[in-house]
Amino acid sequence: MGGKESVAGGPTAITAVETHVWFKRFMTECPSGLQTLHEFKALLGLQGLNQRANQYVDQLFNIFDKNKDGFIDFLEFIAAVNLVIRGKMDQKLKWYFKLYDADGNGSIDRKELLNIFTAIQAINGQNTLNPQEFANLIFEKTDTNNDGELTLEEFISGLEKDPHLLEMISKSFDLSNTLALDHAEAERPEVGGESV
Ligand SMILES: [Ca+2]
Ligand SMILES: [Ca+2]
Ligand SMILES: [Ca+2]
Repeated sequence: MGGKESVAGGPTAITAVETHVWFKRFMTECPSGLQTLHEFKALLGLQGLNQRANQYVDQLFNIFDKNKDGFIDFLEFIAAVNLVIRGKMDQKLKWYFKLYDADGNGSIDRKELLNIFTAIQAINGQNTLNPQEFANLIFEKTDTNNDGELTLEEFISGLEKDPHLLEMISKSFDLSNTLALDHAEAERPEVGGESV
């Protein structure tokens, strides 16, 4: 009985305690163990969004639904939570790319980027940079061959070269607010045992 094992695995995986809290929350929201799109929105507190924001959340749901059965089960859910909260940057970038590439043709065009940023803004209510400016900035920095489309390679290498832009991207899509567990709820925070 190795109680330490985390469902999602990996060295940076969320802890067993956190997994347990998520499991409770997940099962409270969807006792059947299979989360529908509607329940997904309820769990994340993303209801009553405008159409564009809704499309974005639908897209999120589809990405999380790895086996494409129309439901998110707990394993799919915890894998997604794990990625959003603890994922390595290159994993996250691949995931952002998937999210931004709305038509799934393997490249991001300006319209897709604009749509997604408009949607994110509708969800987060941030106003630091308008979606148009943000999209322009990203194309300026990452569209190396200037063809108006971003390949996965351009997207990743461009952002890795530009920490500032990378930070903006991460912040623009900071689900960790939505997904963060209260320490109180997690009963006890992780104890590192290390001091500087
Ligand atoms: Ca599924
Ligand atoms: Ca595309
Ligand atoms: Ca390009």
